[in-house]
Amino acid sequence: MTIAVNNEKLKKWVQEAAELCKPDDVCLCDGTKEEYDRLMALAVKSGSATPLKKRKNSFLFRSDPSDVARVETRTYISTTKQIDAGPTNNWVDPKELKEIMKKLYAGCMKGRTMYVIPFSMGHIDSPIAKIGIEITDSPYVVCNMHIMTRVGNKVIEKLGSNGEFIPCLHSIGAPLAPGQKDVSWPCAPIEQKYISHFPEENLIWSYGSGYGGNALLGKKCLALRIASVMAKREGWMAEHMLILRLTSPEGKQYHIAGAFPSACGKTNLAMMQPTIPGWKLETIGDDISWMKIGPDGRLYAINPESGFFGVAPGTSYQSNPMAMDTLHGNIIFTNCALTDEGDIWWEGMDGDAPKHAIDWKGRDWSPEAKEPAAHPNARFTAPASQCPVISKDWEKPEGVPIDIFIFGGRRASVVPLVYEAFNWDHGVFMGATASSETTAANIGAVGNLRRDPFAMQPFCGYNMADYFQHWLDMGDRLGNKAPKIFYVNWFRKNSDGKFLWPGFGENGRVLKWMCERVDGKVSAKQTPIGFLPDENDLDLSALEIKKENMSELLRVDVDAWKAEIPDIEKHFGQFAERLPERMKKELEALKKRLG
Ligand code: O2Y
Ligand code: MN
Repeated sequence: MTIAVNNEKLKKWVQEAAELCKPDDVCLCDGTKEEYDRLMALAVKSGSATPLKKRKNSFLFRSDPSDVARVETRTYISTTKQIDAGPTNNWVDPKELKEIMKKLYAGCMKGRTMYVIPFSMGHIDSPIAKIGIEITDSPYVVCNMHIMTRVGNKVIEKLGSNGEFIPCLHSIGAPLAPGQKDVSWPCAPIEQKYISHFPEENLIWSYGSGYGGNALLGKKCLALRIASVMAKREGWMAEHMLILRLTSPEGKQYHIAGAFPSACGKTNLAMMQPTIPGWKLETIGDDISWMKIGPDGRLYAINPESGFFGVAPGTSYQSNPMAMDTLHGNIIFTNCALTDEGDIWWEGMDGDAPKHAIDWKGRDWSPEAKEPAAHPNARFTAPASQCPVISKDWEKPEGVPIDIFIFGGRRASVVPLVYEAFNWDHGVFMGATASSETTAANIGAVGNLRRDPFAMQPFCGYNMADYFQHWLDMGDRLGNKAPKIFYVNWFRKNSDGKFLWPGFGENGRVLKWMCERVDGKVSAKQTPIGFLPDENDLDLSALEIKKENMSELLRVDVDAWKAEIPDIEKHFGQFAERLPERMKKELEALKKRLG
């Protein structure tokens, strides 16, 4: 095997992986369109991809029914001491885990090609960017990585002879015996799936799944779990946050980073078109933000990704027109339904359901069917550059200066539409206690309340209590240049179970209030949980919304908040003595304010 690289560490690692996994072939990916087209043609020929007649250069994949989402139960943070992974992560001792996984990796790529994907998270010229190398036996992963990251020779050049990279080893875990016919989505059974992180070595090993966050290792594994540890070590931030730019009618720009748990409409907010006249939104990123303090002392953010791996069901011209217009061509669809015309379809798309389709399991489907046509976690992989409202500055190497942080979650009750932190420590407390009702994007029961601090519960690569401390430390360093912190809940319902707030483009009204707070243009009402908009300060012009709905949306239900305290105490209790004193103080202060 020859590799056209002069980085000894990379050569050695690829050699070792090849010796362990025993692929039939090794291919160094160059990130070119020819490479993408060649791999897609192979996937079509083998029956694992269907070209879509109605969308240019777009393909549909159907996964194995057992391999449809990230699996948190099989995701590990493997540190020498368990306490460093903390109570919110699955932990196995690194030696033990490597023993188990080496046995699985032994010969796992027989009958397949091993692809070596050099990729950059962040624009290659960005001082915030990091280089990863993913080794995989999945052509589907290679094509997705082409869209989601910057792949190719430029990365190898940048790496040079002794540049640093994050090694990411991935196998679908399905070797082929000589003459054995392949299946369309090979993967290993759930008990053999491992999504493992070794943060002390900046190392990722993933085995057994070909799906999304389990397999596209630049995303959740590198850009969040490993990057969060590197960020703590090196004094920056790796966050599960969208990034957007809002421009006022006067032309003033505000940059907002927002953390929402999976399936809370983050992609929709990242591309939202405000209904209030004169306000303009541009997208910078929809999922992950890497932030460093710049020379002027402000916090600068980049989107380390170059694509969107968006959830398809529920995406429509009503919920996210800009995403729909992004999907005109060059898209990989996974687990969507296939129409008779040769297009994709999913539940919640505009218009009537097709009379007949092929569902995500490859079966005939009609609207009378008992099961949905598309899997609830069906996805589109789309180039960010195709988004009609992508900011011209989305790849700016130095990033954009953040003015506002938003935390949020999906809560039918208790949490008002919007409130503002009293100060940085209070904002960190708001992030640390954020909660949401679960949906189909994560395997597990739907509708349970889950504390999801900073929307990082599944993605923090170290002890969450130390992560809270890191936020406090960053605030200390940022001082009066720190972004203002807000909390939103678009999902509060009335007693009939109906949403009180219209959401979507109307959310621009809430963002406008935040910008006016940053500029000190509007006052706010001090309540026990934070500052809320004064009655007339939220711009509701030309919005038909009942007065009683607004009152309920902005009501601070003191008894309901008091009832939350035991759950917050239980949540904090799991961190024991690692919980920062400043978080304990915030909890005591909240209790006191609630009376
Ligand atoms: O199920 C998966 O593998 C995808 S999960 C995902 C994809 C894109 C953005 N965010 C998420 C998430 O779970 O937060
Ligand atoms: Mn996400």
